[in-house]
Amino acid sequence: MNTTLTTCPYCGTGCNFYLLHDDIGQLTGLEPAANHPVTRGQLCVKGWNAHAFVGHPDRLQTPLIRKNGQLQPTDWQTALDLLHDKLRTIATRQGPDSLMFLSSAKVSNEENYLLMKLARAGYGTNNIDHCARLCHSSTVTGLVETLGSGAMTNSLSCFAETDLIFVIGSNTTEQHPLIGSRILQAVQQGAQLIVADSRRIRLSQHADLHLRHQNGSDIALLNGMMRHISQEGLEDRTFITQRTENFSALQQALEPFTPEYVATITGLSSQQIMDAARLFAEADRAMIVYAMGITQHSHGVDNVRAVSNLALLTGNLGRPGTGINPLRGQNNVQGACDMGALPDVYTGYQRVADPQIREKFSAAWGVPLPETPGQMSTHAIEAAAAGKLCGMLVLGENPVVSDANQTLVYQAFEKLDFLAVIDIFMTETAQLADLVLPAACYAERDGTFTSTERRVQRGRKAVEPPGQARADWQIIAELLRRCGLKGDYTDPAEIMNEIASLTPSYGGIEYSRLEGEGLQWPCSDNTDPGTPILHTRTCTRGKGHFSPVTYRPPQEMPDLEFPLLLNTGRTAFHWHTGSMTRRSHLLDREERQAFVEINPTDAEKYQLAERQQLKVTSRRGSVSVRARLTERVPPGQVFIPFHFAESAANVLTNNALDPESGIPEFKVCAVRIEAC
Ligand SMILES: Nc1nc2c(c(=O)[nH]1)N[C@H]1C(S)=C(S)[C@@H](COP(=O)(O)OP(=O)(O)OC[C@H]3O[C@@H](n4cnc5c(=O)[nH]c(N)nc54)[C@H](O)[C@@H]3O)O[C@H]1N2
Ligand SMILES: Nc1nc2c(c(=O)[nH]1)N[C@H]1C(S)=C(S)[C@@H](COP(=O)(O)OP(=O)(O)OC[C@H]3O[C@@H](n4cnc5c(=O)[nH]c(N)nc54)[C@H](O)[C@@H]3O)O[C@H]1N2
Ligand code: SF4
Ligand SMILES: [Mo]
Repeated sequence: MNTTLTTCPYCGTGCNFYLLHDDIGQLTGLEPAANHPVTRGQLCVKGWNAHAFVGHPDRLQTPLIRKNGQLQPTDWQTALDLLHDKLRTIATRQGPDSLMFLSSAKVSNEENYLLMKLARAGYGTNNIDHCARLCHSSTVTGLVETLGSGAMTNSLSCFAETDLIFVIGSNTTEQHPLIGSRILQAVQQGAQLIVADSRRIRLSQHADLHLRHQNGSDIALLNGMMRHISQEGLEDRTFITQRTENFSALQQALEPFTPEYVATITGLSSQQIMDAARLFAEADRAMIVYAMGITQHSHGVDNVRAVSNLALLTGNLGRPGTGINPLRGQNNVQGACDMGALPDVYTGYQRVADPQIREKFSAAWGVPLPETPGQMSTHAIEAAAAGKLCGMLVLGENPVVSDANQTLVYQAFEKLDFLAVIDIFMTETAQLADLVLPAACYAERDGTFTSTERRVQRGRKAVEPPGQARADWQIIAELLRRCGLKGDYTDPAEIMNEIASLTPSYGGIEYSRLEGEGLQWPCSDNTDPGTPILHTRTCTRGKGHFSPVTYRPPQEMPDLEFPLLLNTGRTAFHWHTGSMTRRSHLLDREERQAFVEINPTDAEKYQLAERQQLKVTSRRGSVSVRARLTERVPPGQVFIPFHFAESAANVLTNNALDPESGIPEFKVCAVRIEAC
């Protein structure tokens, strides 16, 4: 049996395991890495099953071109020539900005870098984005403003050194299971735990305080906590004076948020708000952990600002066991952002709008570069639906199932003149494409991935891709070559050297240094050991900036016609649009079809029974799902995971966007339920 050490392709925790493979090139299983600092000999259920989809018979094996309405096999040369020709023709005739490129948090840093180079240098547009738009775009915007960096400030090892963990809008044990275990271990060793989530998640059972506040009311809750902390004199005066700015503006903005007023918005008691404030402020070292419950709102950026204000007010930054810790979701979503698969920045968040930066990239790549920042993916969908976009290349994403308001997304894709998809399976999005290219998956190619704690790690090739499938970097390199740019990279290590030469925070990242535990950026040169904790002496931007915010409700709240609040998210067993986990038989066995969590009191009110097939309707559409009666959700709220394409939660969700980050309001819309 052969073994190959690699990084888990699922979540941003960044576990490592050994893929086991036989002499005829088939994966037979895997084993967790015992000495790895994150894995420590353990994996979650998805990790243990990460080999299962790799050899699935549904894997795409040949390029496909649409002829007479049908996708038909073709050869690589024809497919790549056609793809280049279509993109080039659209760029010439309709202008480069009538193209959109979607990159992927499932592909490597090197691949994200090459795709953003292709969009910018090859076809002349900054229209490149990826699923971070649907995920932590609010974090990137919010924390860059307050701290100067949008990444998780601390490291996973900090959970062993903290006094209190405040988990707000993260279902950590199911969505980042090995981080969830660390939180439970910390609690066992005496750390206190506050959970703010309307659902009764596993962590809430271990919490000292579980705040089941109204979805979308986090700003009121956080402002109320901060006001009470100030009233009680529990803020960190020294930290505020030495390390922050704009404190008086914060104080003014907090004034209206009395415990009584906050109670009316959140549905909590005034006492709970004061208890949470005191508990949090009295801890010497407190970590804030958050995820989609904070970011996926039409006020997502303001939510992030409020979280940041709380950490700054109490001096919980720049020390072990503290910090603002947005848990990044996909295995390489941190890396896809770091690599500039975003419309306004090149690698390492270097701004497209800055002429000096633009000149640096232009000189390195040997072509002039577009000046205006590009379009966000959510705006691109709106533009396409309005007939204002002509061509799109989607690499490793499935927006038909993952974007808000599916009807709009279908309209958008139908109106495009040309759609190409590069994936490992025939997804719902690929089914609409004019051209589909088969990619190698994580186990079939080399590359690096950057985890939530900014740890850059190796992914290693264990087996050959199926049929004619090729590594994404090889596919993109072919297009770069056709654009007259450098396309003859021998391997991903060479691409990483190019990235390091252009990116200060990755300056010291090179393959020979990644063999052991990887490196945490910023890592400026090849003597730099990397950075486990950010903002230790000063913040990346200098002073920590208080950005006061005020409460505004979600865009669509329940009313007489649609009386229930719909919350959407995930389960432990499935991954997003299900392309991989629904093809992993042990995971599929656990959760085979869509369900809606309903509180038993609501079930009684609407006369619904356990396992009954129900029709759930919002202003945008209807889906059929099975009832699951549970106290997990409070009365008045229902929860549907978005994994199941045949009853897609995103038929229902509202594409109301945060005006700054462009993230949709996935966590709140109004629905009604009836028996089918
Ligand atoms: N098994 C599995 N793991 C995953 C994924 C997966 O698909 N499956 N996806 C990965 C990705 S990309 C991501 S981004 C992460 C997401 O990880 P999480 O954000 O932890 O997951 P979600 O289920 O989207 O939502 C988390 C919680 O937010 C709560 N919530 C909803 N609205 C609000 C609100 O207004 N305020 C507060 N405070 N809480 C609210 C929900 O009740 C839910 O319990 O998971 C990653 N890990
Ligand atoms: N209602 C609702 N909707 C949501 C959310 C929510 O909480 N609620 N969360 C949002 C969030 S946080 C996220 S991150 C998005 C995720 O949205 P997506 O990124 O669209 O979802 P995935 O299913 O992860 O899509 C990844 C795709 O990459 C393919 N793939 C895997 N490996 C490779 C590879 O090596 N190469 C190539 N080329 N392709 C590969 C997979 O087959 C799959 O089709 O969904 C968002 N949508
Ligand atoms: S916690 Fe995340 S990275 Fe670790 S094994 Fe599970 S899915 Fe993979
Ligand atoms: Mo995500």
